[in-house]
Amino acid sequence: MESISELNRRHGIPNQVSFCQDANGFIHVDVNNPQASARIALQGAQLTSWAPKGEEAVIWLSKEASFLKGKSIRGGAPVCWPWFGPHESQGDFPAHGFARTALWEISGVEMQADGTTRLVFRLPETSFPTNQWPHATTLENRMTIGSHLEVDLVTRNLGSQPVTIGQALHTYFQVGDIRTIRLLGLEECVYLDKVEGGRKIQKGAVNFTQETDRIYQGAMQDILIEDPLMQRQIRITKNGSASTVVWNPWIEKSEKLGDLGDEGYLHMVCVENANAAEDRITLAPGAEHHLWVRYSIAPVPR
Ligand code: TA6
Repeated sequence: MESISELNRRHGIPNQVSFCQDANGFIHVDVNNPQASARIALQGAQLTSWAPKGEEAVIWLSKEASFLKGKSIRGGAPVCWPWFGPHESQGDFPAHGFARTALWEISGVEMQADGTTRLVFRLPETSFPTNQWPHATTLENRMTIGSHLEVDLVTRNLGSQPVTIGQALHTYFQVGDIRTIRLLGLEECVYLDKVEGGRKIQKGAVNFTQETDRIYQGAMQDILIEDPLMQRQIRITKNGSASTVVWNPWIEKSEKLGDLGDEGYLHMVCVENANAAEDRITLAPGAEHHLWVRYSIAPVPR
């Protein structure tokens, strides 16, 4: 792994992009451009902070998040790949795949003409555990940081056989109070209810009164997180994702998880662009798939 000074020499941009290492040896990329600030951990190429200038942080990070090598970070935008949830047959394989706890490399940083910063991370072949994933695939996480945030998760199949992957951008959004927000854009969608079981149809806006863990299927339109307390809407526009996962652990599950902090669940909601369950994708040899999303902020209409 390159040293911090080497990373800053090769990829740093004065007053805009810099690399630092914390006491646990975690390497972070800090972005500060005229439109926004952000932080990304090299482990998992995981965005852990994003705030457009003049806005409260849009991405939630637990106050109890532990930055320990090989351990998942509670919050931010974890990359779940090449499976979502528990592995279908190997109980000892990590939940949500190995990409989010693996060490990635940064392969490109550039200031864009529109004032945004583009960063490209790649998962090096050495980070693929062949016992868990004996396939010739590559994975890139391409981010554009500005007053909006774009993420493009690119999978390539370099092998001679088709390969099936499950994936998600498991993003935690900061909200004023989970009990007062609404999600718009999932109306009439079928979802798998992982708390109460079964398939249901979403009637009206999604609101939160208990543990909520759902995989919506076929939701292609934009989703709005309407937050009256923070007086804003977060718009989620996506492409290449047939599933949308909505999750809040609520009180009891939060206590079991132990790393959301006191009442942390009140201030987060996960809306995840995914290809999960029946929506997993099969890539033909030589094929490429893009899981793309854009987050943007608008004031709540009065
Ligand atoms: O995306 C929702 C979910 O699959 C929940 O079932 C819960 O397990 C959550 O992800 C968090 O998983 P993690 O492994 O990050 O604790």
